[in-house]
Parts: sequence; structure tokens; C-alpha cells
Amino acid sequence: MNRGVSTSLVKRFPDDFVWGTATSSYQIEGAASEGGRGPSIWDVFCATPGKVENGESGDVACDHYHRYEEDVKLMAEMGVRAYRFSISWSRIFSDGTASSFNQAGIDFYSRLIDCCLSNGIEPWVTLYHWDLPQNLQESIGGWLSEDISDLFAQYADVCFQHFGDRVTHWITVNEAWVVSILGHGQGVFAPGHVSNSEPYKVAHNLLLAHGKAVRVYREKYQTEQGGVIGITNNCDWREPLTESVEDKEAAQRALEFFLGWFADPIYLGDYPECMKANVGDRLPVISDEERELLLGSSDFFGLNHYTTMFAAHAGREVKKQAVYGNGGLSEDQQIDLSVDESWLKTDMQWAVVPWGCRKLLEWISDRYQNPPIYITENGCAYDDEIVDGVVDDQRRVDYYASYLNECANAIENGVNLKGYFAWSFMDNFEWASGYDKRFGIHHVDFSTGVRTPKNSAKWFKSLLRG
Ligand code: GBH
Repeated sequence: MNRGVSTSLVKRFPDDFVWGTATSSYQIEGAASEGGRGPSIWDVFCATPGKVENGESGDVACDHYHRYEEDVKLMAEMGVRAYRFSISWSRIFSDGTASSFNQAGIDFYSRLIDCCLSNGIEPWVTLYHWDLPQNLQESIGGWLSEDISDLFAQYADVCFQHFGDRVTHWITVNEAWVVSILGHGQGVFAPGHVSNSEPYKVAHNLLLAHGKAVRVYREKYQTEQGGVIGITNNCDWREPLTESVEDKEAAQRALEFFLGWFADPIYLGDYPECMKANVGDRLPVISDEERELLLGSSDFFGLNHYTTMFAAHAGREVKKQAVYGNGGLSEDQQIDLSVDESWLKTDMQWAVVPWGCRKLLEWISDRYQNPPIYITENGCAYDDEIVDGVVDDQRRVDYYASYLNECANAIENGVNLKGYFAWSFMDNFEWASGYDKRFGIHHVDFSTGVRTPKNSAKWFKSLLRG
């Protein structure tokens, strides 16, 4: 283990830097039909043949619903100060609407929050990490509906009301890009739609949902409760393939389509120009009223980052690429993506490119006037096994050490990075990839539920002790 590196590494982060780990409800909780929980679009997607690897689902997952105390203790043992988890909307409102309010759902999250606090861990709560109540999909069309943003705000309101006395860090929506592109463009995630126009509508409604939830928080709770609220977006870095002006513009365009799509409306008041030009009337127009709702609606910049690709200008004829590797609706972007064959790859086949993380942080800092940034997810999948009670995941340790090194470089270059959450606290249900892809710093034996800290968890512990 790399202890020498770790002690000098941690000193390059400010004293009040927030160190945490992250999970999401559907990926870990299990207890799918317990405690009054209604079905979500992921239950239905998993039950659809051919959608998820080995036909797996989150029915049991890590059984965190029953084992949360043990999990929080393992976090405390590691020395992290924060735990980012998400609330399952259909545990709070089983059919998605206020008339189906479920006290048992409130009680579960209330116990979890108390457990975090009594272990010295700050809860960072995400309100939407993809598990939309199935009834809202069926009855109104889910994120395509004009009504969805108000329903989300009502659900958020109830969460603030019940948990806001103890939760002071809120994230409205996790990765609107994934919901839009993977859920409604490529159809590889729930609800499984394939379209080149739905993603833009869905994205617009997700932004409005975020904005309306923030407005409720600010008007009714924030002053009294003194918390902060923001949105978390995901972005892979895009490096120009060559020094040509065309490729540099292509990489910039790719970043604006990826992250600017969601961050520009919030920080700059409108969608990026290149999106308006290329997407035309499939891109909704942000009205004056909506601009006012969105502009300045995030107290911090939440960022999930995993990997990097080269971007090149593709002209009119864009090669059809593998579903997972085409970076969205690539034909709208006129982008060709590629990777360097020499880059290491994780089990997701995502390239390990630490400097891409620094460049992305610097890009965000430049474009959005140096906002406070929290990396709310970063990590990698490797399937290292337990041997004699030890999981020697050196590749994961190397990944974290190298990405954190670039985070420290970014801070030294003036980026206002204030926290970092490792994805994930434990191996879990990796969506369409099922249980094969292990992102945890704790190993989970899915037949027994037994958790084992991997060497990466021990590495974090020694890092944080420094
Ligand atoms: C996150 O999304 C999710 O928030 C989390 O729930 C999930 O478990 C975790 O990541 C791990 O997957 O195929 O080379 O083009 C990740 C978002 C978007 C990151 C697509 C990688 C594709 C890289 N991902 N991107 S590539």
C-alpha cells in the first residue's frame, strides 16, 4: 500500500475539505416491496427481458435497508466525514403523489440520518437518483410530462420538511444527462426510450424540477435550516484529438453538449449557442420566467466524473459508434470520439486519464466564474476478489491516488474544489450491468451480504489519518 504518497497527498487539500463516499437508493437498498415502497421505473426495467445483465435487479441489492447501521459504522471506521445517499421517491410517496404519503419511508430515512449524525457523518442527500415512481411513468409519461416538475417539488418539500432539521446538504437531481440520454435517447437505462427529441424535453423538465425544488427550499426552509442545495451533473472530459482548430472546436462543443446543456442555464441563463444551432426546434426555449427560476439556482457545482475521450470534428457524416461510447446524440454534435489505445481501462472499459479530471475542473472554473465545486462521484470498477479475507485492489488505489493528485493540482491552480466523494462506498447494483461491475471500496458478497473493506478503503483511512 501506498502510504508514503497518501500522507503528502492529503496535506494538499484544505482542512475543511469534505471527504465522503457515495451510493444511491436503488443500487443498494433492496427491500423493494417492504416498508410501503411503491415500484419505480427501475423495477419495471429490470423485469423486462434483455435490459439488465443476467436479468438482475435491485430487489435485494446490498440489503442496506436492513444493514444501514453496519454500513454507516464502516464509513466512520474509514474516517470519512460525509455520506452521500439518495432518497427513493416511491418510499416517500408510493405512487409519486402526495396522496400516497408513506410514513414508513420517512421513518427509514430518519433513522439513517440519525445514525449518520451519531457516527459523526454528515448526510448529503440526493432527491433523485433515477428511481422514478412507476405510476408517474404510466399515468403522465414521467419526465416527458409538463406536470412532473411540480410533482417533484412537492416530493422535495416533504423531504425538506421531515429531514431538513438534520440534513444541510441537498442535491436535487443526479446526472440529468444520464436520465435524458441513456434513459430517453439510447434506451439503455429506464424507461428505455429511443429517440432524438425526447432527451431535450426530458432535460428541460429535469432542470425545471431542480429549479422548483430549490425555490421551495429557499422560500420555506433555507433561512431557518441554514443548509445548501445544488444539482450534480456528470461529465467526461473531451480532449481535442489534434491541435487543429476544427478539433479544438469539436472538443469544446462536446463539453457544451455534455455539461453546458445543464450548467449553462443555471450559471449563464440559457442553453449553449452550439446546441441551439445544431438541435434547432427539438431544443425547448428557456422562457424569461424559466430563466429567472434557473439562474443562480445552485449553491455549489456538483460534479460526477469518471473518464476521458478524444473528440474530433466529424463533419456531416458521423460514424455510428457503440451505444455506450458515442457520448450522447453524437449526430447532433458532429463529433467523433476515440481513446488512446495505451490508456488503461477499467472493467467498464472507461479509460483511466487523471489529467482529464484536472482539465475538466479548470474548464468549469473558467466557464462558470470559479464556483465552489464538489466532486460527488469518482471511482472505478475492477473485480478483485477476496483472498484470505483481503481484497488487494491496487488498481483502484492507483486510480484514486492519481485522480486525487490531479484534484490537488487543480486546487493549486485556483479551482475552488471543496469536497470529494468516492463512488462507491460498496459494490452494488450497477444498473444495466447488474452485479458484475464492482465499484465499491468495500466488497459485498451478494449471496451472504457480508461486507469486507478492500485495500482501497484502508488506503482512504490512512490518507485521512494523515
Ligand atoms: C454514475 O454515472 C452514476 O451516478 C452511478 O449511479 C453509477 O453507479 C456510477 O456512475 C458508475 O457507473 O462509455 O467510455 O463513453 C456515470 C455516468 C456516463 C460515466 C457515461 C461514463 C461513459 C463513458 N457515466 N460515461 S464511455
